Parts: sequence; structure tokens; C-alpha cells
Amino acid sequence: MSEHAAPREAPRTASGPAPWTARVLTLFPEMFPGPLGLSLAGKALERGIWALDVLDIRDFARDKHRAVDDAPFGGGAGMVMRPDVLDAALVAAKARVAKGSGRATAPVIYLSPRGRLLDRALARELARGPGAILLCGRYEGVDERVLEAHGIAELSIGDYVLSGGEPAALVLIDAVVRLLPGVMGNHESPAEESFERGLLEYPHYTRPAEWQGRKVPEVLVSGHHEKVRKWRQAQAERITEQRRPDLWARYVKDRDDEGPDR
Ligand code: 9D3
Repeated sequence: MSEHAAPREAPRTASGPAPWTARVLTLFPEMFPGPLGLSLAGKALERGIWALDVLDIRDFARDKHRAVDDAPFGGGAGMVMRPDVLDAALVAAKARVAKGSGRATAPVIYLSPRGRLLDRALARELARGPGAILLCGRYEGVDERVLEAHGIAELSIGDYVLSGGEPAALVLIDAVVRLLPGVMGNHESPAEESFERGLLEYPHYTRPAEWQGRKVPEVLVSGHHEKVRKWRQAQAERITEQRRPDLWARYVKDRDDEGPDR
């Protein structure tokens, strides 16, 4: 008898193509959708624009203690997640992708402090695909062989230490879902956001027009839409140049490559 269920061929359904699907492998399934359920992403989840499928890694443990981890070969502190347990969970997750989407299987991503840094280009790339299988690690990490065997890419959300991959998976899902068609209102299309153009945001103001002696910049109350647009652009550039020389260098280069006469 096979240790795992065999992946089946994808049946086409009358319900149309499956939505973008996050399939999360975790030891803490109750952490999902978590804060995402309260946000824009939660609304989109209710509306079926994306789907969330959470698999509890412990369900794939075979022994009587349902052990998912073991001591590291070579010694040292902490525990390592077992490759056989993770493999069973990954095989199940891949089979569910194939069944649901009628498409190529989604990329498998291991959230890991050793990974490539998440950026908006990767979020966009993932949003164009059928979804993602997200492996969340706990303890010291996962057995290296399972990463090789499943061709898994590693992804970090920044150079600081988390207690596990789950918060990083929530960040990744949030960043991708808001790029899916129909998630954001028209007034706030992702392409119009400063960051999508490679700049930080300009400053925002609302009523009252004067607060604790501080006035809203005159141009914003003037009603000159073209002047407002130019002021905001200049502010976004000033703030980006001051705070993020890395973003500024890329922005200047992209701008000069695209249109030297603008
Ligand atoms: C105490 C263990 N650390 C030794 C220096 C290694 C380590 C293992 C596992 C550190 C953190 C973690 C848990 N982190 C993640 O799973 C994680 C993560 C992160 O910590 N920072 C940024 N992005 C990510 S994505 C997943």
C-alpha cells in the first residue's frame, strides 16, 4: 500500500476556473486567516476572489506520538522538522492544487529567514499564477532534503527574526491578494500607488484645515488638480530620495531608461 494518496487528474467543473489559492502547511492552522479575515483580504475571501486551504502538518505524522520533529543529526540545539512528514503534507497539498485549478501546480514556497527577500515584483508574479503552496517552519527549520526533493524556493520577509513562518505567510498572502483583480476599489488601483511606481507615498491631510496651529499645505485646498498632482509627485520624490536611497536609485534609473525626455 502507498504511504500517501496518489495525485489525481484535474476534473473540469462547471463552476469555472478556481480562484487564486493559498495552500498553507502549518503546525498552527488556527493562525489562518487570522488578521487577514478582518481586512480587505477577508472581504475578498468571502467574495470568492481567492481561497485559503490550510493543512495541519501534524495530520501527516505517522507514529503514535504524531511527532513532526526530531533532533538534528550532528548535534546542536533545537529540533528539525522531519522530511517524511513534510513530504506527505506536500504531496497532499499538490494533489489538491491539481484537482482544484485544472492548471499547472502552484509554486511551493518555504518561508525562511534564509530566503530571497519578498518584494513587489515577486508579489506581482505570484498574483499572475494559480496560487501558492506555503510551507511554514517551526523549530530550527526543516530537513534540507525535502526542500531539494520538492524544488522548493525559500522566501524571507526581512532581516529580523520571527518565531515561525506563519506571520510571514500572512504578509505574503496580504501582499499578493490585494493585487488580484477586483480586490481593491477603482479609486485605489495598485498601479496608481506610489510604491508600485517605485516611490514612497506623498503626505496625506484631512479636515480640519488647521489643527493645533498646523495648516494643510495651501496647494491642496486650492482646487488646482494639476498643481496638486505635481506637488504630490515632488513630495513623493523628495521623501524617497531622503529615506530610501536604494529605491531612489532604481527609480531614477527606470525613469531615465523609459523616457529621457520626461
Ligand atoms: C533560533 C533559530 N535561528 C538560529 C539563529 C534560526 C531561525 C530559525 C527559524 C530563526 C528564525 C526562524 C523562524 N523564522 C521564520 O520561520 C521565518 C522568517 C524570519 O524569521 N524572518 C524573516 N522572514 C521569515 S520567513 C520565515
